[in-house]
Amino acid sequence: VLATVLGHPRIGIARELKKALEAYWSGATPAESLLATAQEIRTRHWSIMKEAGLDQVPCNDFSLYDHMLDMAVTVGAIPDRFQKIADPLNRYFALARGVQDRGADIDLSPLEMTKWFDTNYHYIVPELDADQSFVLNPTKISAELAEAQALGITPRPVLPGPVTFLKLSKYADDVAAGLDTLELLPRLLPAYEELLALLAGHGVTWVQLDEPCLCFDLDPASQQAYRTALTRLAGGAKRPGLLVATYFGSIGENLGLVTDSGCEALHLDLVRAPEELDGVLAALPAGMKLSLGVVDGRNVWRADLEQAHRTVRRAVDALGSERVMVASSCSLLHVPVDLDAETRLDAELKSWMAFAAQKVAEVRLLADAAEQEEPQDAAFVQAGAALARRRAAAAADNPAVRHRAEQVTEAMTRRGTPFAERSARQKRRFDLPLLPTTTIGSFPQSREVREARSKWRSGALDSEGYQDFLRAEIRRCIEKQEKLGLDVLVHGEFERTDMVEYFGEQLDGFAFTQNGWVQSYGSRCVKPPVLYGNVARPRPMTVEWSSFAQSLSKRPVKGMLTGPVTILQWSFVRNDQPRSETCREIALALRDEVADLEQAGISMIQMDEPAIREGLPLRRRDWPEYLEWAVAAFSLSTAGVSDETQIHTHMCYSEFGDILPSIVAMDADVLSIESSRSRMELLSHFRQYGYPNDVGPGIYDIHSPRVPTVEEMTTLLGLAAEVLPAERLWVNPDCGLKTRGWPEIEASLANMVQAARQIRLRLTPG
Ligand code: THG
Ligand code: ZN
Repeated sequence: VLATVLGHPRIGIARELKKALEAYWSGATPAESLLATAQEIRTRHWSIMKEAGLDQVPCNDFSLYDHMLDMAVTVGAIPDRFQKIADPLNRYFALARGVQDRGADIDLSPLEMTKWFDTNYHYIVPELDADQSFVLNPTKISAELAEAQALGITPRPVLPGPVTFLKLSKYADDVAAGLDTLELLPRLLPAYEELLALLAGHGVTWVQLDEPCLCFDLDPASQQAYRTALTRLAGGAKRPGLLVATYFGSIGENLGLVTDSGCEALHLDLVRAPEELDGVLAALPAGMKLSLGVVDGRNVWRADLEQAHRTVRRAVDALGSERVMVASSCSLLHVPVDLDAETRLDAELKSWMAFAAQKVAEVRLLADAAEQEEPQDAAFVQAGAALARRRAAAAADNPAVRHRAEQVTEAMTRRGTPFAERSARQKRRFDLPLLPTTTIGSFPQSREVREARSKWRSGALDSEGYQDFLRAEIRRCIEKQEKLGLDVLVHGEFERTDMVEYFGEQLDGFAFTQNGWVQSYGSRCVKPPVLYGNVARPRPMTVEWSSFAQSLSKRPVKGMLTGPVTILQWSFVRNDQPRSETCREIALALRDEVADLEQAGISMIQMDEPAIREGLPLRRRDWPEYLEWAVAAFSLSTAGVSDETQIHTHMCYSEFGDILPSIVAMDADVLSIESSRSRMELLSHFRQYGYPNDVGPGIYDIHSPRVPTVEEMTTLLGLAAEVLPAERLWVNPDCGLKTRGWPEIEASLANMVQAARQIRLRLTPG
C-alpha cells in the first residue's frame, strides 16, 4: 500500500512566498530573489514529504500565484492583449494582478478571479477565444520536475485535468454568448498528450490529473467531454500512469467515465463521500488502482485512524494491497503547514489537531498499518487516546448552549410582520430620501490603524490609548461621511482585523493559531479560527463601538455584524457534529448581539453573509438541505428584532443567480450586493424572481483604485431603476472599502452621492 498526498501548501511556514512576492512586486527585490525563495520552499516541502516516507510526492502543485493560471500558461492560453509584455514573469503577474504603466501605454486589468469550489481559495479564471489555439509551454513543469528528481524523490506531477480546466475557464467578453468552452476540447487535448509524452520521456511514472468537476452533476456534453478526454489521454502510446483525482464531493454516476477510460487509477474523497467506497470497490475494473482520500485535507483535526484503517482494510481485502494507495482527501493547500510551529495553543486542543506535516505522517502510518489486522503501533494508540479525550471533552463542554440550540423554534426564524408593513414603518422612522446612499461597512485599514493595533498587542500601547485612538478614527470617519452627504453611516470597523477572527476572538468555543495561515489568493492569506467547542457569547461584542459611533451623528449608523454562515465557512469547524448544528450555535450568539444592539438604540443592523454561496455543496441534490439550515441560521440571528429595526445584509464574491429564492427567504430589509462588474446582470435575475425587499446593487467596483465617474454610476443606477422600483433601491459601493485609500474613496463616494442626487431629480418630476 503506497502513501501519498494530492498537494502541499505553497505559502511556507512563515509565509515566505507571500513576503517574496510582495517584495518583488514592490520593486524592492529582483526576480532572482523571488525565484530562489520559491525554489527553497519547494525543496523544503519535498524533503519533508520524502523524510516522512511518501511513496509518490506531488510536484507542479507549487505556484507563484495560482495553479489554474499556471495551466493556462502551460497550454499557451494567454489573451493577446498581454502579449505585449515581453518578460514571461511579468506577463504572468499581469494576468493575475493587472498592470498600469502610463509611460509604456499599458493598462491591463487582470483576469477574473473566483472561488475554487466550496473553499476559501480563489483561482484565476483562464480567458479563452472562440478560436483559441493551444501551444504547449512546459517550462515550469519541466523545471520543477528536474528539481524534484535531483532530490531523489519520486515526483508525481499534478495537472488540472483538461475537462476541469475548460469547465472552469471562460470565453472573452466579445465571444458570442451561448458557446461552451468544452467545444475547445479537441484543440486542447493534443497539448496534454504532448505534455504527457514529454513527462514520460523524463522518467515520470505517474501523473495526477485533477478532475474535481467529476463531483458535479454533469450535463450530457460534459459527460461526453470526459469520455473523449480520458479515453484519448489513456490511449497515448508513450505516457505515465494516469491517476484521475476527484475531490470535494462524490463521483456518483460519473464513476463510469473514469473506470471505462483506460486510466490506471482513481482517487476518491472518502472524507466527503465515505459511503462511496463499497460501490466503487465493486465496480473497479481489474487492474485499476484506487487512492483512498481518508485524511481530511480541508480541516485541522487528527484523523480517526481506527476508522480510516478499517476503510483501508476493506479496500485491501477487495483489491489486494498493490492496488491501494492511502492519501489526503484533497490537496493540503487548504490547511496550514505545520502544527509544531504552534507554541501557544492549549496543549490538550493541540493534541486533537493535525496540519499538513502531521497529515503527511498520518497517511504514511495508515499505509504501513494496512497489512495488520489490529495495528499496535504507539502512534496509533496515541491518536486513539487523543480522540477519546476529545469526545469526552465535547460531551462535557457547554450543555446550556446545546440545550438552547435544541429549543429553537421555527417562529424564532421569522420576522413577526411581512416586509411591506415593516418597510412602511421603517420609512416613517427614518425619513430617508429616495435612493438612500450608504457604504458596506469597512473604511481603510491604514498603516496607522495597523500600527496602533500591533503596538497595543505587543504592549507598547495600553488599552486606554488604543481605545482613544480608535474613537478618534471613528469620529473622523463619521465626520467624513456626513460631509460627503451619505444618508446612512457606518463606524468604519477600525477595531477589527479579519472579520471572522474578530468575532471568533470574542466568542467561547474558538481558538486561534499563531501561524495557521492558509492561502486565499496569490500572496493573500487568512488565518481561520478553530471552532472546537460549543459557541457562546460571554459579553456584548460590538455594542460599545456602535453606540459611540451613533452618539456622534443624527443620521442612522448601522451596527455591523458577520453572519453565522460566513463565520462557519471561514473557520475550521468541529467535525464531530453536523455543520448545521454548529451554525445554529453561532446564530444564537449573534441573535443576542443583535438584541443588545437594538436595546442600545441602534436602529439599523447589518449582518453580512459574503460566504453563503460558497458553502453550497457540489451536488444539486444536496443544495436544499444546506440552503435550508443556512437561511434558518441567518434568520435566527436577525429575526428577533422589532418591525422598526432595519436588517441589512451584504453578499459578494459569488454568482447569486443560483440561490436567489434562498436569498429572498432570508428576508433582510435591505440587501447590498456585488454587481458593478457584471454591469447589473444580476438584477435581471432579481426581476425574474421578483425580489421583494430593498436592494443596493453595488454601483462602483472597489476592487480597483479607479475613481468611477458620476456618469458611469448614473448609468448603472439607471439600469437598476429599470429593473426594480426606485422606492426599493439603495445606492452603495459593491463591497467594503478596507483595502482602498482615503483619497480615492472620498472622490468616489462624492461622485456616488452626486449620481444618486441626479437620478433622484430625474425620478421626482418638479
Ligand atoms: N476574510 C476571510 N476570508 C475571506 C475574506 C476575508 N475570503 C474571501 C475574501 N475575503 C478573500 N480576500 C482576502 C483579501 C485580503 C486578505 C485576505 C483575503 C488579506 N490578508 C492579509 C494578508 O495576506 O496579508 C492577512 C490578514 C491579516 O493580517 O489578518 O489581506 O476578508 N476570512
Ligand atoms: Zn463584499
